[in-house]
Amino acid sequence: MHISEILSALGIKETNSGTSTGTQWLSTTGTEFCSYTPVDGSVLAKVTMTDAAGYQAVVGQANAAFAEWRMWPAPKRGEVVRQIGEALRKNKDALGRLVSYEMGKSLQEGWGEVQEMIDIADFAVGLSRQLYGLTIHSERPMHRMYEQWHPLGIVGIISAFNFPVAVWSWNSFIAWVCGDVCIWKPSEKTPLTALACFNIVSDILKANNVPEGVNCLVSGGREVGEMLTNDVRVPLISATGSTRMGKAIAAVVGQRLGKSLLELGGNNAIIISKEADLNMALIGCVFGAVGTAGQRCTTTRRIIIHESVYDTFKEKLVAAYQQLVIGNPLDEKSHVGPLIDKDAVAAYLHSIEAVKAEGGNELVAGGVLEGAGYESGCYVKPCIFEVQNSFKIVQHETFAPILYIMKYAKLEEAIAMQNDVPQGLSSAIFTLNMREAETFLSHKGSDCGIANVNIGTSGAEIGGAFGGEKETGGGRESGSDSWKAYMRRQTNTLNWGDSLPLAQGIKFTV
Ligand code: UN1
Repeated sequence: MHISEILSALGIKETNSGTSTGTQWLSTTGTEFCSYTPVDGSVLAKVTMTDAAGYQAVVGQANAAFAEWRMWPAPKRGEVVRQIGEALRKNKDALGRLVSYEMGKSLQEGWGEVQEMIDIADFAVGLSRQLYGLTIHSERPMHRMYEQWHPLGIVGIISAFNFPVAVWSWNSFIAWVCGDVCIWKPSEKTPLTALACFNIVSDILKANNVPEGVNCLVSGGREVGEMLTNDVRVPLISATGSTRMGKAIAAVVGQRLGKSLLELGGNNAIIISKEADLNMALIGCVFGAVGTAGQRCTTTRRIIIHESVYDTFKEKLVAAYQQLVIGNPLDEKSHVGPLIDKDAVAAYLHSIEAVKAEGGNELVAGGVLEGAGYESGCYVKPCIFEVQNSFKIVQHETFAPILYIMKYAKLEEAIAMQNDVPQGLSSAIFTLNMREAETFLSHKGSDCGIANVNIGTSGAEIGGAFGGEKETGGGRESGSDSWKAYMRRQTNTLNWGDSLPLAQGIKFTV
């Protein structure tokens, strides 16, 4: 399928409005910006940024929609999400290809990302018949106490280029069944995949008479994000991106006592025990390190290897890296596609310089690929360095396929190294020893939001709560009870007796 066919199948024109209230595209006076594909550096299409007037129109419509949408029974809202899941199934091929083309991840991963959307749709449909609150026994006779969950209102979703569509679905599908309305600001590096999602969903919104404004889109860079984060009418901002961006958002949203749900950087490690199945571990490490060209927040950035298997595993890793095919992500033979843009390439090169300057030992050399097929200048070689965990550059998340390896003698030491970084997203151990596995998962084990045994650090399923601690921001999205972040809890006490006893035994008569 040629890219022009994919674009037209998904309703993308040469120039597009970037502002929508669900079924209607608003024309704004905002400046146009281009979507460049890192596959070959060409311009895919243009998008008009959301200007201040367009933003106000969107928020006004979202507010009006909320007044109606919150009164729909949750299972009815779930039914809309069910139909959206069906539409995504039909469009999985085209949308997956566009993700791959606009963002640069391999086609398998592009399809995988759309599958995550389908999975979260299924999850949200089931959830729409749950959203449970507790009942609590009152200390007073003939009183009933319980809690219920109400929708928050407008949820602002700020997403990153690396998961250009799935992160929107984790947030919006759950928020919708909860009764919220959403305004999405996708990354300005991947605007077209967002437009495609809106085109896929709009017929379903129309057919179900969903109020206009439940699903809103604003497009552009930082200025547009700031309109959302500063807006007191947006009670929750769910943001995915760098720790630097997250700290800025948390400060602005915190200042107005809004809620933020943050999904920020990771610096994920895998511990390879002397009792690991090394062949299994190898696949976990290599996929974790080079998948999405090292641009997942869950990417494996560090491997901490027991001294007794260090040389063996190092050789296996180096040999596996020699087999990697770097090239057009739409070619199914490619393991690794391009980085998102030239800025990402510059950051990659800078980190390689930095690790060398700190004394890192280069095991597999990095570099930018040139020549036929690599014209965009965004294709880089996955590389490996032997380092100390304390190196400044190792403490830092570089969104690129640079893998750091290090040695340990005792498990406690390995766990301490794994935890000794500012970030706390994902972590893993490969071991067949039950005591080691349980130690890693215990209170004195990994300090991350995700801790796996005999599985790599990336590729989490949507059914669990996704997110991490420390500089990762503390938010939890997608499965488990993450839905609670999108609702407000209300405690209700109801007196069905014929007197008014006060709590804590207080006597008061008039
Ligand atoms: C991200 O990189 O922002 O666990 C999300 C994973 C994917 C999600 C990654 N399910 O790798």
